[in-house]
Amino acid sequence: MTSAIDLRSDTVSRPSDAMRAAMAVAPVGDDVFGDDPTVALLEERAAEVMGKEAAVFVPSGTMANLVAVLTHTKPGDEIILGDQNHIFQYELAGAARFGGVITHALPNEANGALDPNQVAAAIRREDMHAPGSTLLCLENTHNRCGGAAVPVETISVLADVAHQRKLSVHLDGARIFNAAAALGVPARQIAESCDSVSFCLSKGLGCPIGSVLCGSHDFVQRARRNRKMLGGGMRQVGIIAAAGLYALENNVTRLAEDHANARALADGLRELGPFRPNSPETNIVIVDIVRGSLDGWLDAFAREGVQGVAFGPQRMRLVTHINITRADIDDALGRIQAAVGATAV
Ligand code: TLP
Repeated sequence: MTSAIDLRSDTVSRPSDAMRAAMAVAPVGDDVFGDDPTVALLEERAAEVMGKEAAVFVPSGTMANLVAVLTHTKPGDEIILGDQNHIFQYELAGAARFGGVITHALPNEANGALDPNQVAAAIRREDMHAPGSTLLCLENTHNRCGGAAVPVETISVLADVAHQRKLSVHLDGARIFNAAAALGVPARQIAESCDSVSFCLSKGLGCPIGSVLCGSHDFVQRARRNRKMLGGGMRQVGIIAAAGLYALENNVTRLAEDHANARALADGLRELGPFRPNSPETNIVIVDIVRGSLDGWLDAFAREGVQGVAFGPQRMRLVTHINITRADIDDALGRIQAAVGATAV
């Protein structure tokens, strides 16, 4: 069989030859001593792109979120977030285990937003009995809400509610450049009302490793200590940062192609009886299974060489990325049609 079309995540994307070439010649130094010029350049560039004073390079999006939580809160605090947020769903309760904070999860709306009234009602002032709410965590694009691009205005209304009550706001912008492309605004505008923002280099941007956490000088200085505590202080890591610099230069403007491919995939799936796909705003296609079982379809797709992941009891996720062309989408739809033909449901 020809090679599989891997739509499990944009994290499966591989570095291009040009990216590898940039990595090979990167000047490096010991970054824990602050000696790596390529990391310094990436952090400077990232801060500029996000409109923040400073930035710190971390190995993963999960560590970026955890460092943000640790830096914004103290043990015994409460953080407020959506029940579909990555921090709540997929980060193994790291905030509770390492930060000693309690999470109050509010229902996410289908478009990835939270209800500002519910956020206001959830905020607690520290007293003899109650923990104090000190951080609101938002996400954009919103992964579990089908890659929804949350509008700038929605983010700023929620941030205002938090700031009025003295909470800080962290934005998990793992896919913020996808949001920016979909909304037609610069990423910094999406992050403007947030105190900190993280973004991933290893998803749509096609890097092998890395995320960046951005905020004020003071925040980033304290974040560096938390990164070190978690074991995220890295040494000659300019070799990886060079991939990030390459990606910020070359791989941002092309994200609209991934979005168009996701729409084409969803349109094709909609024609096939067993599937009810979302109307993707970005690169994430969420497919509700209306006939047959999720596991059965995942297996049937895999037999035809199309890989997706489970995203709920009867829900599959397919993600487009830099290694998937429009021809791959047509090919995938052909293979899925073959899977439907071979499956009696
Ligand atoms: N998400 C992964 C899985 O963990 C679900 C994926 O395949 O989408 N924030 C958001 C919004 C994310 O989607 C992810 C990764 C992260 C943070 C964590 O990034 P990494 O994997 O670098 O720790």
